[in-house]
Amino acid sequence: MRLSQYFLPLLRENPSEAQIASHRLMLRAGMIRQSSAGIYSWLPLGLRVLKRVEQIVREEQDRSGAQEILMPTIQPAELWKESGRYEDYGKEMLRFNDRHEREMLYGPTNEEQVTTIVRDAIKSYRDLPKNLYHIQWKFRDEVRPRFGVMRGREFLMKDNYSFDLDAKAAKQSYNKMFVAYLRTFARMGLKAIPMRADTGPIGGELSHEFQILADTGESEVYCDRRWLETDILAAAEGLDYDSDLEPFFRHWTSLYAATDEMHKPESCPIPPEELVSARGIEVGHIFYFGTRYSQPLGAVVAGPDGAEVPLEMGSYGIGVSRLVGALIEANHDDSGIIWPESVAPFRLGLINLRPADDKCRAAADDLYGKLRNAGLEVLYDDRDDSPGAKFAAMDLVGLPDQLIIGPRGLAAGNIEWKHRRDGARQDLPLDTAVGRFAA
Ligand code: 5CA
Repeated sequence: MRLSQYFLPLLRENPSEAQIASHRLMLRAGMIRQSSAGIYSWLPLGLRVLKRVEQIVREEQDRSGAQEILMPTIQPAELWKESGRYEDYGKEMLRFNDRHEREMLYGPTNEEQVTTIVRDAIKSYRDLPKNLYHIQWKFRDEVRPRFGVMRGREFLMKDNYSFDLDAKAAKQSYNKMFVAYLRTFARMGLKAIPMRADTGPIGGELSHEFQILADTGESEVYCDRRWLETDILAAAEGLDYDSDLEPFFRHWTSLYAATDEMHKPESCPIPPEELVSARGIEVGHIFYFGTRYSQPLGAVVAGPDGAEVPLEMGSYGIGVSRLVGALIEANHDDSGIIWPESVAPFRLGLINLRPADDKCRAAADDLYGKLRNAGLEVLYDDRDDSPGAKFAAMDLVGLPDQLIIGPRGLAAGNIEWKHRRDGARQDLPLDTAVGRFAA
């Protein structure tokens, strides 16, 4: 993409409304713009990252055996009256009437809706287990929307729902999601610690939140000091989803970790000196709630003995749009964002320091074409601007590597290669640049 043509409205100044780095940088790097409190438009650069995050989430869901569907954002109120949650959800739910005065709502989550779909389609235990997910916008009229996309009112969530015959099978479904979540966050280069959590308005008795430790996190969390040195990245690699995952689950929940609501100092199993208290960003939350929805909504199947039993269910959420903010909280410096390769909006930045110079322009245009032909996504700064402004813009946008073409290097057949994360610079012969980055 040529920067001269790209819609990338960068801001030079820090926007006064942004209190944390990710919100500041998403506005400055032209990723999002606020529409109203907690509601955002995603601009081209931001949308690229959102799509990449979404795709990693999707691939790991698919790998676990979950199947993608797409349910609507708007739901009829009756569904929620049937489950008994319509009143409980209170002001957080956006309610309105359609032209026929039917009560509708903008879905904050989809337990009721998916349960009725499965109820009407599945009658026998032979059709189980099933696990359905979608990636869809939600609306929650949060009391305090803040920190940009971190706590929005409208936000993108991946939510899925598992349906099983009995509690043992449902636990295996829960464990599969536990593994899928570890894999998902690890692929984004994030260390998300699974913590015992409160189930809140979703209900049920077993639940884990996946928390990224960060000073700007909204929740107070507690964990065993050893979590800080634990490498969860490799943990779930190569695990077979068809094997019994209970030992894996036991292992990865044996080190203490709990959210504020679940942490009781008087009954904490580890001594204070081994306990870390920190702030966390909740990027995922999984629930096992048995028959909490299947019972009131009449979602039953015939079991092996012919008797009808209510489905055993769990639900599992990932904050897809929140993750974009969380990724920046975990990956930035004073100059801007530092994208991990797996979610970067472009793999490379290409800077032409002297677009007015014929040789520079020819070399930069040529390299841009070759990199693209090699399948690499490149953001090419071909604008007529000062070198300082170009370096600052490229650092702010935070692509993993930058290639810089200027007259002096070119005379010797070289370009400069800058690695964004460590700032290391080195000369690279122009004719080796494509080979260096092509897979
Ligand atoms: N139905 C369940 C699981 S599908 C559910 O709704 N769980 S949740 O309430 O915990 O939300 C799932 C995830 O969505 C959270 O872990 C968080 O990452 C994200 N999320 C929740 N509220 C917001 C919000 N206001 N803004 C951005 N992300 C949010």
